[in-house]
Amino acid sequence: MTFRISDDFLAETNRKFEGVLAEDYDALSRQLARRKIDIEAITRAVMAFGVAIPTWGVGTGGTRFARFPGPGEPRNIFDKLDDCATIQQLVRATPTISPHFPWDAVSDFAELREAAQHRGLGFDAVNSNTFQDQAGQPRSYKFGSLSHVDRAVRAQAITHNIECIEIGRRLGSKALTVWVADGSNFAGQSNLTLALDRYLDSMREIYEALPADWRVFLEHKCFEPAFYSTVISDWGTSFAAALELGPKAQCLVDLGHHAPNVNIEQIVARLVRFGKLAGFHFNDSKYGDDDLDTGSVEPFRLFLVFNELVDAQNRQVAGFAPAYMLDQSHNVTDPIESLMQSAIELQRAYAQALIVDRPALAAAQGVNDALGAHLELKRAFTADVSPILAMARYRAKSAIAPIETYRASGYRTRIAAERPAVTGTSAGIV
Ligand code: RM4
Ligand code: RM4
Ligand code: MN
Ligand code: MN
Repeated sequence: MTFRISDDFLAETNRKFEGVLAEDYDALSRQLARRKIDIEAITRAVMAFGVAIPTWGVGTGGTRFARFPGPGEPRNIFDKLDDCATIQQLVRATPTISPHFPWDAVSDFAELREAAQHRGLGFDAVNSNTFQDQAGQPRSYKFGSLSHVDRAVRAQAITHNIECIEIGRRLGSKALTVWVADGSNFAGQSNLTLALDRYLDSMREIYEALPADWRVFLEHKCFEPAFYSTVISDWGTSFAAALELGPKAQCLVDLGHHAPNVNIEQIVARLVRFGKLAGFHFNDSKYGDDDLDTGSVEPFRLFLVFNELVDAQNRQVAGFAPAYMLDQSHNVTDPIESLMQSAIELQRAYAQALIVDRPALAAAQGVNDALGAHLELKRAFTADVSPILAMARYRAKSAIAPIETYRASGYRTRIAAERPAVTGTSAGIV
């Protein structure tokens, strides 16, 4: 019998925080009312916000040097579902999961779909994996996959992606995310033009296999594991590829996949403008694809991304429906805690973006009042919207204080007893 945090325990823990929450929410409501903002509208919007949990995020991650597993790690996709359900129970901001294949492969996908449904979870984009070789696989991806010089390797990678679409159909997903590790480590190793041509040819075949109501998300990344050149290195390449492929192809923005100091919020605005924003892999970064917790390094940048999203939402941009997904590697924290906090940080950035006084911002922009415009954003960014987030959870019968509740529940210790530790060490993200 799998341990679950009981609703009674949740309600009992909430009781400790109810009084303080009511006071803080009331104070914030009065503060916002002075600025003509209806706190209830913001709370409702926060309650409607959802981000997908990456199934690979509930296990402990690692670096290329080592992985230090934690207690009670999920052993398979069903354990992962249990952890994801616990996250959703405590934050009510993570109603879907984004699976990765073949990591999450099972023999019966109808059973998997049902198991997720039973835990109140749905499926967001499915991820293919042509950056590793699997046991028994006839061809190696050591020198690439969709852009490989050998047609047979490309064919194998194409087939895998089409299989992922088929799996996704059975799970109720509506999108495929394709991230390829293809690139080169030496100048001269690869023909930069022909490698992209081969990628596009392969992607065309995958695109053809998409059901009518599906999208394919192209994920770019500037470097790693290839260090000299990467085939889909930046949003420009991703955008050009999406344009060539057709309307179902869009560009996925992983916050850690850009060169340092790149203006990511501007990229988001550009992609929105051209109808090519697929969605996000949220995480945070100091140097590269660090996969640190969302909002833990550059919360202002995260807010600025949401500022663009709210702007697009307000303008009712046609077809604007970005997929929100997390993509993190938790090496030194309990993954459940990190994922809960990350979902909350996204809601925070969203709520802050919602309270920007947009008419005042536009007025300042219109008269070239640079500082005045900036201060409008800063006013929203520096507001502590925590009571809104806590109230949204409370009203959804979730935890006012998710981390405290989780720790007090003993969930990790209880499931660790149910899930014998995997022995041996390994490096890599999973
Ligand atoms: C580190 C560092 C050390 C080496 C390890 C394996 O990045 O360069 O010198 O011992 O790698
Ligand atoms: C990559 C990229 C992909 C993810 C893999 C595991 O760096 O972010 O989205 O599927 O990691
Ligand atoms: Mn990613
Ligand atoms: Mn990444």
